[in-house]
Amino acid sequence: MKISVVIPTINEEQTIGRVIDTIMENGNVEVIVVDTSSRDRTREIAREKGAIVIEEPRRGYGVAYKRGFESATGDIFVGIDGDGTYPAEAIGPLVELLKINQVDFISGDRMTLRNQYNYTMLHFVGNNVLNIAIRIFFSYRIIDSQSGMWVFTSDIYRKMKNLSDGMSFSQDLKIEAIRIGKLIEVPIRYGVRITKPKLRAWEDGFSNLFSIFVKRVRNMAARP
Ligand SMILES: Nc1nc2c(ncn2[C@@H]2O[C@H](COP(=O)(O)OP(=O)(O)OP(=O)(O)O)[C@@H](O)[C@H]2O)c(=O)[nH]1
Ligand SMILES: [Mg+2]
Repeated sequence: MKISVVIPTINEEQTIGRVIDTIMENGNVEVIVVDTSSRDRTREIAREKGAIVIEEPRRGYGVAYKRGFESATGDIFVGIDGDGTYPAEAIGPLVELLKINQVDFISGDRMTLRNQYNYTMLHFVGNNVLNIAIRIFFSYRIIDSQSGMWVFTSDIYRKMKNLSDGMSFSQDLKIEAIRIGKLIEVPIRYGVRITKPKLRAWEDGFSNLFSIFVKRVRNMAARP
């Protein structure tokens, strides 16, 4: 089985090299870095490390992921940040778990192993507000709706609809996985970001909350 890992990046030169090196330790893997106008050496380092680099000038976390998965050729798709906060070494074991459990989608859960350093109170409260909104609107008890590390089949991805172009791409992906297949959450460790975040906690938090309503309405409208 071939694995395709997509990494969206903006100015991640400090961490991207190690993330790719760790991923490359898996056998049959392609790494696709979708970069939006980095002004540092992110693209160069990614190419040196053997990744395919796609330059996507349009801003947006969802835009980048959609571009990446469009050109991915693997049977298993993986998404992970370029900032080194997610455990790239867990990709292999998570792919194994996906097969062993015969599920369509595994989302890394950062909540179970969180601590005061890697998870601020604001993020914790914000994440839970969004988790509760998903519980209300989609009747599903999710532990970490905002996790940015996933392992899933290319088949389920191709069946997904209405994925957002922004930061809410991440929750949309999980909502779609729950709608059309079987999703499980597996605890992963989460590291501290050593560089500047692209996420604006308050702005993206509220926009993600609004996006849950929008998704609910769009999904209702899409039903026959
Ligand atoms: N290509 C592209 N990449 C993006 C965009 N926005 C964020 N990224 C990348 O997507 C990944 C996730 O963004 P982060 O800033 O780490 O967001 P986050 O993980 O939710 O927040 P932190 O906890 O602060 O790390 C990182 O690798 C970013 O470089 C974008 O508009 N385009
Ligand atoms: Mg991050």
